[in-house]
Amino acid sequence: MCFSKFSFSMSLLSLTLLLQVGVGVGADPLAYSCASSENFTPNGTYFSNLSKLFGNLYFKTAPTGFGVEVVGQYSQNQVNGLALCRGDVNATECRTCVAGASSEIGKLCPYNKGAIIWYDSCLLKYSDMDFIGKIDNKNKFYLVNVNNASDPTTFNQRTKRFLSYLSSEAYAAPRMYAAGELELGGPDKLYGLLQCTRHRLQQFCILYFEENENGN
Ligand SMILES: *[C@@H]1O[C@H](CO)[C@@H](O)[C@H](O)[C@H]1NC(C)=O
Ligand SMILES: *[C@@H]1O[C@H](CO)[C@@H](O)[C@H](O)[C@H]1NC(C)=O
Ligand SMILES: *[C@@H]1O[C@H](CO)[C@@H](O)[C@H](O)[C@H]1NC(C)=O
Ligand SMILES: CC(=O)N[C@H]1CO[C@H](CO)[C@@H](O)[C@@H]1O
Repeated sequence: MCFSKFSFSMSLLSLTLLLQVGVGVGADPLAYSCASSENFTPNGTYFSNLSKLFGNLYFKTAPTGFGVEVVGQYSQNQVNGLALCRGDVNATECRTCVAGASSEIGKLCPYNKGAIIWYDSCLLKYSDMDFIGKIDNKNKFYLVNVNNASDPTTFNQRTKRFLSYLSSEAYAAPRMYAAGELELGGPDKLYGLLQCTRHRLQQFCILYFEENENGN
């Protein structure tokens, strides 16, 4: 697979854009980040709070595709967490994805006080910091499509407009999810997908798009 991404901010929206050719579905995460410089003690309070948080998110997230959870008191081993499934993913698949994310992040970032993991169907984030409702400009990733657009200026303009359109669609949608496609002329199409977390005031959007060249 080859991928590309760029990110930009639009008024209140923080977008993470992911350009990809070919859709990857699988158990492997798209990306992850062990986000904290601090570790927690094995089997300590933070650990048990984190385990409880994962359990709560597992039950909370699937019915709506979005869950936030806080376990413990502020500055006393408090763990904050968020799980988000793509708007077109059903409850069963959402639950499976969140469960897999919880177990995988523990292996990938052992004892880390904060981490985030992205899958095709869901994302999971936890931290000792209170991040709920705040825009995260730090944790992002991109996958690059190595093919170049034949007319980059026009391509970028149209892409930006397309993404703005999708973000307004997502904002109005119950699950804050939008997907669409744009004819670029000839065989070329641009595919876009956007998922925001459900904080109405400050939104967090993950945007995927892919370009299909020559019907490929
Ligand atoms: C943590 O607890 C489990 C089960 O109670 C135990 O098997 C494991 O050895 C403990 N790990 C550490 C590092 O204390
Ligand atoms: C949920 O989605 C998965 C994957 O697309 C599918 O295999 C499964 O049949 C769906 N389940 C329900 C209850 O719709
Ligand atoms: C795309 O453009 C860049 C910069 O002009 C160039 O370095 C790269 O080789 C091009 N890639 C392809 C696949 O043509
Ligand atoms: C379930 C659990 O372990 N909760 C603990 C989380 O951390 C607080 C301290 O902030 C403890 O008092 C809880 O027992």
